[in-house]
Amino acid sequence: MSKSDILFKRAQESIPGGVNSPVRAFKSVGGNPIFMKKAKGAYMYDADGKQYIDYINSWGPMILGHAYGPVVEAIREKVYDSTSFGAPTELEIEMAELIKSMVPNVDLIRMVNSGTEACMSAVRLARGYTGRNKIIKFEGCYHGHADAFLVKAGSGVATFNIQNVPGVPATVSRDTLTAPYNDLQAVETLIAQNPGEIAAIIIEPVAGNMGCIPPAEGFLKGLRELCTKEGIVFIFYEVMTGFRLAAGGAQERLDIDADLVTYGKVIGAGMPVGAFGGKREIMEHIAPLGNVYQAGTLSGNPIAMIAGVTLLTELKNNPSIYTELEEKTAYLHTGLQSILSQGNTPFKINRVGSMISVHFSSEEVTDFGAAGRANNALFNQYFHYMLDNGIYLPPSAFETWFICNALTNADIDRTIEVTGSFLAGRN
Ligand code: KE4
Repeated sequence: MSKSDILFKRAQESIPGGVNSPVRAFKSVGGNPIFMKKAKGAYMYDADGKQYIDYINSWGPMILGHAYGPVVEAIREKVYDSTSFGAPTELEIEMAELIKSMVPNVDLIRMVNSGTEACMSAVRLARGYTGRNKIIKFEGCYHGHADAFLVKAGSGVATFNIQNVPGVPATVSRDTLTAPYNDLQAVETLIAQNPGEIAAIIIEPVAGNMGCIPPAEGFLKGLRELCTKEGIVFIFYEVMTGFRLAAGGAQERLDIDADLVTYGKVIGAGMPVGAFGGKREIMEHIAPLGNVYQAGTLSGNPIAMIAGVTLLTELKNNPSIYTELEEKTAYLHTGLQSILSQGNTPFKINRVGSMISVHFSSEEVTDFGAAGRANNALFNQYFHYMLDNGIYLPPSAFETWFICNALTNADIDRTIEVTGSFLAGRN
């Protein structure tokens, strides 16, 4: 029995499903989760000391690799000044000013402790600002586990195929309207059916929770125009895309202006951090300026802030990182495309920047339905074959792969080679 198996058995005695976040449990891919002990750069090491090339990177935060030197040193130094004050600090101003210097359309920004908190706060703000209750989300997009978002959600909700999450009252879910991703007409219909009632349209500008699904040409621009015309708050959920697709995130890369934007993952460098921000006229409704209440004991925590400020500063001062990430992911894309084309298994590869996913599908994967129709049983076999060979992919076909800048071409060559041997074993 591996140490991970022993630890998993023990974990289940005290933690629901043995994990603190469902998607880690390998429930959809089968088998027992691997318990990690440490990680450095592009590699994780499990409880038995086995090395894995990491394509999860903590679901996004480790964009420069694990235990990134400057982040480690910054935390080590800061921790002696206490781990929390519950009072404002200069470091929080530095974080807010740094984010404002990197992204467009953010006049004010509030720190929170997770992407979920950022997304739920942004929706409450949009509702408070407009006086409207309904929101439009897209099938397969995941915005954290707040009640309003657990309607046709992606990530773990899709992985476990939970159609209706128990505990989410119908009185809440009825205000969450859904449309297929990339279907502008469906959004126009929802708006026409709910005139003057929609507070916000919320979207992952590049979807990453049903695999990676790029926005179709004109889709985001169309949503922007609809929001402007109807007085609807347009919210970009950049928890995954923020500071990954570009220093300015999807707003910069795709040249679309959001009214509010949420962040997470990268901005904490692995520490628990989320944030929501946007136009002053909207953000001024947040307490203590306005009456839309939102709070957090550990929001702006100094250790989380120093980690995030250090990582974001590295990204801001070294724009070549984004070129390198792009080149590495393109190299992986080209290699996978070539090796998969040599087999007779239908597949599609979706990619935007350093977000990439492989779908064993003969149809283009442009929305949640297509992602669900793919041969995901085959993906599960692929996942385990790669894992057995020391390559850790996200344990679900409904997740994007994350590339870190510590990944080398040798790691990528290995990934491509093992993919080839997986296919060879099938043909
Ligand atoms: P957290 O509350 O997990 O920090 O963030 C929620 C969230 C919000 N918005 C987007 C676009 C997200 O991708 C996420 C979280 N992503 C998943 C991975 N697809 C987190 C992994 C997990 O749930 O363990």
